[in-house]
Formats: sequence, C-alpha cells, structure tokens
Amino acid sequence: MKVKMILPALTEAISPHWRPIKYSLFPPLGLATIAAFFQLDDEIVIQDEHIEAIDLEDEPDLVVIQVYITSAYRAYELADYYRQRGIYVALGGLHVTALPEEASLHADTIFIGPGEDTWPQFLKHWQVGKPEKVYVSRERSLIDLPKIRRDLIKRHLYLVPNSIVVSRGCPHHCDFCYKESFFKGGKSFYTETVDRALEEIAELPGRHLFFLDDHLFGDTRFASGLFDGMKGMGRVWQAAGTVHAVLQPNLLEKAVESGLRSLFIGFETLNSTNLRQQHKYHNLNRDYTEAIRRLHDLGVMINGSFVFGMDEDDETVFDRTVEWAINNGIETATFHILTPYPGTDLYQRMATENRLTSDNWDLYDTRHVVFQPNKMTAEVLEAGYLCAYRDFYRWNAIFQSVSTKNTWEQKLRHLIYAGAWKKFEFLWDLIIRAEQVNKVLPMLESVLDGFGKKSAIAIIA
Ligand code: B12
Ligand code: SF4
Repeated sequence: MKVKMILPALTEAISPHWRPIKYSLFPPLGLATIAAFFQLDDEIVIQDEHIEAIDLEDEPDLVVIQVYITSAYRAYELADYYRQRGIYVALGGLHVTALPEEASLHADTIFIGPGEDTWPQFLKHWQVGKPEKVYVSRERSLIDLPKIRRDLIKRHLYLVPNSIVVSRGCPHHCDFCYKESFFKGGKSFYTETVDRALEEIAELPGRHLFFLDDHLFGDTRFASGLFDGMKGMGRVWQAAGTVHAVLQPNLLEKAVESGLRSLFIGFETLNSTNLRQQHKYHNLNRDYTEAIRRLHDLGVMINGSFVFGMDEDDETVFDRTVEWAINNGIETATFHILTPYPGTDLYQRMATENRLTSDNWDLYDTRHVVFQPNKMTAEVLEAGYLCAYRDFYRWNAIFQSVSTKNTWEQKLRHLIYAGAWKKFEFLWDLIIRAEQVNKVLPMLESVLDGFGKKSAIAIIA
C-alpha cells in the first residue's frame, strides 16, 4: 500500500519572503508515531509542509493528515484535493478532536484523540475493506508500542531532529489548555515505562534532546527514574515544566545532573486572580522568583511563557510583565495572546458570555485577539503583545537581563542564546533556505552546555 502522511503548514511558515526558525525546529513526531503501525512493505512518505513543498502529483492509496487549528484550512484544502481524485483521506489531531463535525466534511475517516489505540483498529478494518467513518480513542497507554518511524523523518532539515515525547497530557487542568478536550473520554496523563524511554533515548544519535512532553516532571516517580537512568549518557536536553516542579526538592537537581540545560516554564501571569480564573492552581502562591533562582543557580536557562488578555489584565500588564522578566534574568520569553481554543472550558465561557469575535481559525495563533477582552480593547491587547516582544528583545533589555548573571560564562551564554534566537532572524532565513539548519546544532549544544564547561554539574558536585 502507498501512504502519504502530511503535516500541513500555516501560511506564515511557507512565506516565500521569510522563514522563521521556529517552523524548522521539530519534525512531525505525531505522524511518525502512528506510521509505526504500518506493515514494513508499505510505502510511506511523510511530508512536512513547514520545511518542504507538498508533492501533489502522487497517487497514494491513503492520505493521512494531521490537523492543528492554525493549519486547519490548509489541511482541508489538501484533503478535498485528494478526495476529488478518489483517494481515501484520514484526518486526525487536535483540531479534528475539538471540532469533529467540521473535519468530517473533508475526510473519509476522522480520528478523535490520540491515535495509538484507534489507528491500528482502522488499519485492520481498512485491510478487509471496512473502515469506519469515526474512531474515538478510549484506551490510553504507551506500553508495548512499536518504535516510532524516525527513519521517515528528514532529519537534516530540522534544527532539533531529536525531539521526543515520553508521556502524553498533563496532570493539571488549566482552562485555556488544549489537553482537557483532546484527552476527553480516557486518561489525560500517562507515561511510557522508564526502560522504554531510556531505550528510545539511547537510540537517538548525537547529544541534544528536546522533550516535547507537556509536563515532563508531572509524574515524580517516572521523572526521577528517567533522570537517574539518563545520568552518564552525556546528553544535553531541554524540556517544559512547571514552577511547582522546579520548587520540588531534589527532582530538578537530578534533571540537571542528567543534562537539563534549558526549561520552558508556564508562568502565564503574575496575577493570582487570573490564575484562579484559569484554574491554574498549581501556580498559585508559588514563589516564581525562587523558582528562577533555583534554575539559574543550577545553570538552567529559562524560556518563560506568558499569556496576555486574561480578565484581570489591563493595559499596564505588558510593561509590568516584561520588566519583571528582564529583572529576573529570564533568557528567552514566549508571549501569547489568550486564545480560546474550541473544546476548552475557556472557549465555552467566552461563548456563553458572547465574547467570541472571530471563528476564523487562521487567527487562533496566539498572536491575534479573537475575543472581547475584559479590561482593555482588542486593539490595545494586540499592540501591547507586539510591544512586549519588541521590548523584551531590545539589545539594551537583553544586556540588562544579562547583567543579572554572576559569571562571565553565564553572561556570555545568556547573550548568545537570546541574541541568536531573536536578533539574527535574517541569518536563520538564509540558513533554512540553504537547507543547512541542522549544521547549527553543535553550536546550540555548546551554548546550552555552557561551552563545554559542565558548569551546572560542577555546581551540584
Ligand atoms: C512541537 C510543537 C510545535 C512545533 C511543531 C509541530 C509539529 N512538528 O508537530 C512548532 C514549533 C512548529 C509549533 C508551532 C505552533 N504551535 Co505547537 N506545539 C508543539 C507541541 C509542543 C508538541 C507536538 C507534538 O509533537 N506532540 C507529540 C505527538 C506524539 O503528539 P501529536 O502530534 O498530537 O500526535 C498524536 C495525536 O494528535 C494523534 N494524531 C495526530 N494526527 C493524526 C492523524 C491521524 C489520522 C490519527 C489517527 C491520529 C493523529 O496521534 C498522535 C499520537 O498520539 C504541542 C503541545 C502538544 N503536547 O501537543 C504544541 C501545540 C500543538 N502547538 C500549538 C500552537 C498554538 C502552535 C502555534 C500556533 C504557536 C504560535 N503562536 O506560533 C504554532 C503553529 C502551529 C502550526 N503549524 O499550525 C497548540 C495547538 C492548539 C490547537 N488546538 O491546535 C499546542 C497544543 C500547544 C498548546 N498547549 O496550546 N508547535
Ligand atoms: S500545566 Fe500546561 S500542559 Fe498542563 S494543563 Fe496547564 S497549560 Fe496545559
């Protein structure tokens, strides 16, 4: 059987004028995960539109498309194109799960939720010519799964080919997060076994790893076992975690000993009423500054995530947040405009309060305002968001933030990391076009690792 698997891109990612580095970071892990269920003699191609043009002249027997909200229209366009040619189309992923009725207009079969249980069922039915219209995931497990088909990934076109997920979901329940609706009807947080995760890690070439788990530290026993097992593997790695996890005694130290060098942290807001309203209780009454100090003392750089537009935010929130992030020496920041994804409790609340102002999914990219904010206008929110990015990544702000670091090595590392990420976008554009992005990986490894001085490990020892 000939199978074509597609990760469609949002418009910005395929601009002929500009190629932002963030779209050349990670390969399509979700598609490679379900590709593992095909027979070895099936001919499978994975095409990721973020890094290559989709070949539309082919004649596959089956087309599989992963749909995110921001790429939904493109996904439907591709699906309609193949279906018009009589080719069977299967759609799955987050947006299909959130809005199955919309997606089913463009598919022969749709998949609700994670695909590890439903995809093999579909393949069995397909082989006997009786595939169903809808498959709903109920059994959630990562035990005894076939190996991810990493051989189908074009590693050389990504800065971070070694992305990995060893768990699914998250133990928390924030109102704005995709996870509650995606995992409805079954477990919403589960992990691989430690042994299986270590086996997968051992098979990945090179040193660098990026864990894409929503919350790698969410199960303390699992995380602790994983970090113990990774000790001595010589890896440098990045991941996402919570303030709470960072404040837990010993776990962070173990992570650092096993190679953690940069962590994405969802601070989201500095306002406790906002946190309460979004049900982000695990951030409530946590000492953010202490979490930052702990990370920096252990040599871990921080990518702080902040959301603007919650109900307590007014036009002063932008400056306050940026100033706080700079004064705390946060190396990189990711700002978002609050976005009520369909399927979330936040979406439901906004709909009930008649505050949704757009159902154009292209605008649900966390850079546009698609609802009526409470204490400011949509225009002020969008402008404030743009200013926050500009102000945080001004050279003088970067230098101010760098000056909070104690040693020259830490200062240099901060400067290079923040600068490379946001100040040399024209260079990334050239590198991506020349298909040389993966050649920059050794530099990333070196910066993460404090230029090979193993500073963090020395601190622990
Ligand atoms: C890596 C990542 C990216 C990467 C690349 C994405 C990629 N290569 O897949 C980059 C940096 C490009 C990116 C960009 C953005 N992202 Co992003 N990203 C992620 C992240 C952290 C991990 C994705 C991942 O690999 N998961 C692990 C794999 C195993 O899971 P999976 O991909 O979901 O696949 C499983 C199922 O979905 C299902 N499945 C998927 N497709 C199909 C198809 C079929 C037929 C079947 C049966 C099953 C199936 O089976 C798979 C196995 O279970 C997620 C968070 C998350 N946990 O998902 C956010 C996330 C997907 N991103 C999100 C957003 C908002 C964005 C941006 C808009 C952010 C921005 N402001 O720029 C952009 C635009 C995305 C786009 N192209 O449209 C949101 C999506 C919300 C939504 N409802 O769609 C998420 C959920 C983050 C969040 N918590 O809000 N992202
Ligand atoms: S902690 Fe993060 S991943 Fe977990 S529910 Fe909240 S926003 Fe989602």
